[in-house]
Amino acid sequence: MREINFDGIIGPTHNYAGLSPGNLAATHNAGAVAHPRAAALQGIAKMRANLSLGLVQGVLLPHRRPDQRWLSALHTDYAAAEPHLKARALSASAMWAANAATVSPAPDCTDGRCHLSVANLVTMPHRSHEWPETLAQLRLAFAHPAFRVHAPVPPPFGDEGAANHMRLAPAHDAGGVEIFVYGVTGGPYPARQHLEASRAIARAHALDPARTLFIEQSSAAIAAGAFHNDVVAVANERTLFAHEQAFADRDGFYAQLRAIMPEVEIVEVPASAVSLADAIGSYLFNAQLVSTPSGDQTLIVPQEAREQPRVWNWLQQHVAGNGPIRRVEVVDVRESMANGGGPACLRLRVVCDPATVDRRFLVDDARLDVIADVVTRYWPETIGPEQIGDAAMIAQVERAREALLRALDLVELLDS
Ligand code: SUG
Repeated sequence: MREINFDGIIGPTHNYAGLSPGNLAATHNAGAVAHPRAAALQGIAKMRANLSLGLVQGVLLPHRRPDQRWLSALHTDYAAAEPHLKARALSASAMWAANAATVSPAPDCTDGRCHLSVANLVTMPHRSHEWPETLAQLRLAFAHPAFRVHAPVPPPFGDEGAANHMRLAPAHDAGGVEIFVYGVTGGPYPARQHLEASRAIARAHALDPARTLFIEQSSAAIAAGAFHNDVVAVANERTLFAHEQAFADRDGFYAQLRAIMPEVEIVEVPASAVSLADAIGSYLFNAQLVSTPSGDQTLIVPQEAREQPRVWNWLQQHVAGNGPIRRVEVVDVRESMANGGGPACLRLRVVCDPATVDRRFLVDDARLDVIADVVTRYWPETIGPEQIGDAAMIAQVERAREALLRALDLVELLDS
């Protein structure tokens, strides 16, 4: 069994429409000119960096955009739709694969299968229509009987997938503790993960209630722009890396966790060293915390974390000391970051035997070359706000996705 990171390939319609209130980067960059080709190549470079660390890498594919099916359910089409619907039909937000699904590896599930529940993403209109295509991809990639893929929890209970779910375990292939982090409405921004949705997923995944925790995210974190828990905390094997103000009842949470898993290592960054604002501005915690084949843990952070002196200092000191994070790798995912999506947002982790995954969803350097070639030839160089309604751009992005699915031999997804 290995941990596989499935990254969302950044789609040809990547643009900055400011569609996510509470996501400060996205609202701040509304109306800026986006660079879809450069964005996708940055994502590919990140995957290559993961491969060179000895990790297993997978991909999820860009969705059909604009989403004509969604528009037709709204009794319109792309040409006739109002500008706000056009933008919401065009978003490339499926790139943030951490929001695709919640995954419980087989050792945690009482039926011995790996469960995946596709996220309904109902809170943000531009993300609420992602799930049917995500479900189609997951059903294809994880068709082997080792997996069970579930349809989304019904609305109005909001579910944003693995971005609000952490797993701690002595090792990837051993039974662990699953932690569902939910928000409570009432602050300036919507709470996107609802407790009822998390409870439903825990039941669907046949988790052991004695090893499953439901933890409230702090309202201060949501108000400061942590629209998902993975902006203020990340877990890997026995390490929890979190900001001091990530959780509503930090002491109570840590006590519960230590009672179930005494060997847990909690690496907490105090607000006195890194404020919530600095943590969210730099995406320090939206990092991939991974175990490399040597057994050491590496933290893969965005460039923005190196550019924030207090954050970088904290990291340097931790690595120089005796802490569980032994190395820091820096990746450039600026185009995604400007929409509030860091290295951890771009990937969905699945612990399983790679041989049970449909091979077309796994990549090595040669397959990444194929993807990079299609991106270079077909992805628009820029998309500015005035192009959102541009018919030539729409024709180009539709051709681009088709070329990619053909190159990867995934034509079944063309009409999904
Ligand atoms: O849902 N941004 C995404 C970013 C998701 C980040 N994912 C995790 N934290 N796991 C969101 O807010 C912006 C798109 C726009 O405004 O056009 C956007 O959807």
